[in-house]
Amino acid sequence: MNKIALITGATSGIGRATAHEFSKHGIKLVLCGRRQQLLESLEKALSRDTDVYTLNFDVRDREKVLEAIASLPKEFRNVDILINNAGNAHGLDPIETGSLDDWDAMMDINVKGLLYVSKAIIPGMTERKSGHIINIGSSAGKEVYPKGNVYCASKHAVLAITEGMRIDLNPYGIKVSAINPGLVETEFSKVRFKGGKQADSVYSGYKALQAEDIADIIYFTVSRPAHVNLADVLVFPTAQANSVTVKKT
Ligand code: NDP
Ligand code: 8X3
Repeated sequence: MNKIALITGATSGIGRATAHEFSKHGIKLVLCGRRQQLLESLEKALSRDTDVYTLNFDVRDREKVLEAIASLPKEFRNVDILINNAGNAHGLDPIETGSLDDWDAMMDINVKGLLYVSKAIIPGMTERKSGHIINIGSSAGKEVYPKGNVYCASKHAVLAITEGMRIDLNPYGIKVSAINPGLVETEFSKVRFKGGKQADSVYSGYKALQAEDIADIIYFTVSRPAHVNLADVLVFPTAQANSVTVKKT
C-alpha cells in the first residue's frame, strides 16, 4: 500500500504490532514514542520491509509534538494514516482515594496528547482532502467500571472526539474511526499498576486479546475501499462479555 502512516505509542503493545503489520504491506512508517532505544531497534527491524522514520516526543509536551511533526522530512511529511494509539491507565482506585497525578497523566496523555498530535497532522489532510485517522479508544470508553472513573472518562472523551472529528472532517473526505478493544495483553497493566504484582493476574485464567489481534483489525480498517469507513469497532476477547464479566478457568 503506497501510504504513509504515523503511529503514536509505537514502542510497545498495540502500536508496535501495528507497525509490524503495516510494514508487511509496505506502508511507510513514522514511529513515535519516548523510549529511544526501542524506537531505534524497531526502525532497524522494519527498515527491511519499508521506509521508517522515528520521532521521540512525549505527547503531553505540546511544543515538542508540534515541533517534531513539523520537522518531518519531505518524504514522510504527507501522512495519510494517523494512528492515535499512545495512552495508558494510571492506577485503579475509587474516586475518593484516586491520585491527582494519575488523573493528570491520563487526561494529559489519552485526551490532550491525542489532540496535540491530531492538531499537527490534520491541516495536511484537509489540504490534500484525504486521510484516515484511527483513534484507539477502549471498551472503557463505552462503559464505566468500578474504580475505572478517570481512565473511563478519558476514553469516553476519545470517543466523543472521534465523533466530532468525523463530523468536522466529513467535508474533506477524511475517514475517522475508533477501535475500542477490551482486555489486550500488553504493557498496559504494568503501567497501570506501576510494575506491581496486581498486573500479573489481569491476563491470567483466560485467553486475552493479543496486540497482533488489534493490529490485524487496524490494517483491515485502513485497507477498506475508499467509500467504506469502519466508524466504531468494539472488540473483546471471547472470554470477556463486558468490562466486569470475564470467564476465567
Ligand atoms: P502499552 O503500555 O504496551 O503501550 C503504550 C504506548 O504508548 C507505548 O508505546 C508508550 O511508549 C506510549 N506512550 C505512553 N505514554 C506516552 C507519552 N506520554 N508520550 C508518548 N508516548 C506515550 O499499552 P497498549 O498497547 O495496550 O496501549 C495502547 C493504547 O490502547 C492505549 O491508548 C490504551 O489505552 C489502549 N487500550 C489498551 C487496552 C489493553 O487492555 N491493553 C484495551 C483498550 C485500549 P513510550 O513509553 O516509549 O513513550
Ligand atoms: C483497557 C481495557 O478494561 O482495562 O482500556 O479498561 S480495561
